[in-house]
Amino acid sequence: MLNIILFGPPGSGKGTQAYRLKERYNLLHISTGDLLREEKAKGSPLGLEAKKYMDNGLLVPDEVVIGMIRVKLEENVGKVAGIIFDGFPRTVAQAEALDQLLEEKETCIEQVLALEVGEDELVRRLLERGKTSGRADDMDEEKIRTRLGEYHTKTALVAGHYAQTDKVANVAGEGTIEEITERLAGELDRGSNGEEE
Ligand code: B4P
Repeated sequence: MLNIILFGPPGSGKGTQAYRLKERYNLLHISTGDLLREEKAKGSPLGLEAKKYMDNGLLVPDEVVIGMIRVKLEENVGKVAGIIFDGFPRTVAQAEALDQLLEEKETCIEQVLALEVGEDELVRRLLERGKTSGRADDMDEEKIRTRLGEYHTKTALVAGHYAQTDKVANVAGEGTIEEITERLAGELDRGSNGEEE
């Protein structure tokens, strides 16, 4: 399986690029942000719990997110060519849980693609999206700054977790959406070497 993590701060283009890579490589796209927003929209107990964190720019507790991923892997491993993880893992505990869940399924992460974008550009993009997205966490610069703070204190460490495995590629995340897709695809084509898992 070609299992990839698309990594980067909020607004770095993970969701945007994951959609394009999923189409190109025929992958299953798993976005924890989308899954949590679906639960919120349904008003499920999980969604109501998640809302308290998401609307304030904070990370949802690990056990909630890991539980969702476990269900998705149970449903899909063995049935798809690979998975692109978007917005997961966001903490070292999530990364360790993902490694273990994949190992139980006799597969692993092939590559971690880390998008790099300057902080001013991140804030600009998210405020721009906030004009139309209806997302409470995109509309207020203070909440965006909180999300960036969560990224720096908790999520940035995830790159270190994978750095030991030599699987992380840093990719410049500024430019047109098409240019960035080509950079990411270049890394994937170089890294996968057609190896089967
Ligand atoms: P996410 O849904 O993952 O949201 P995000 O970090 O804002 O990134 P997203 O993928 O949506 O946006 P993108 O950068 O593509 O998470 C939302 C919240 O859910 C989190 O704050 C947290 O509370 C919770 N959550 C999710 N996963 C979690 C986990 N694992 N653990 C705990 N909590 C979790 O795009 C941003 C904007 O930039 C878009 O408008 C896009 O059009 C634009 N853009 C993209 N590329 C561009 C480019 N090249 N040039 C100009 N604009 C561009």
